[in-house]
Amino acid sequence: MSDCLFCKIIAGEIPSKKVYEDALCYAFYDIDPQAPTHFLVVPKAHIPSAAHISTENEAVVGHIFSVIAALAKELGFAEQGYRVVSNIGEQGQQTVPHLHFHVLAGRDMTWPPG
Ligand code: D5M
Repeated sequence: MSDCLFCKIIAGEIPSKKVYEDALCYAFYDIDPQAPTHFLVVPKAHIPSAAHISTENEAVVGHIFSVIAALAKELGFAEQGYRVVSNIGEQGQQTVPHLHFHVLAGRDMTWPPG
């Protein structure tokens, strides 16, 4: 989508601090980190949110979770644990309408989330 912030980041039209990239997904550090390590993993295909996952596009979600598990090992926080979050819609506090998974690590998380 031409007016989507994360599509522009994936296309390199807006700068980002890349963590990882392959044919299906792109990972980059969050501009407003909420933990010592905080990055986002997004599908390259424009999917508005996790509410728009269907049998037609569900494979990319499994791929993203396998990428996250590999990155957790590579970046050294797999042992301590971490959190993966996807906000959906207005009450879910989603601010960018392109599916993304927050990966937060490096501190004790709290529950319930606010
Ligand atoms: O999460 C959207 C997240 O996207 C939020 O944590 C800030 C982050 N963000 C916004 N703009 C940028 C840029 N340009 N680079 C990196 N990170 C960015 P949500 O769950 O939709 O609230």
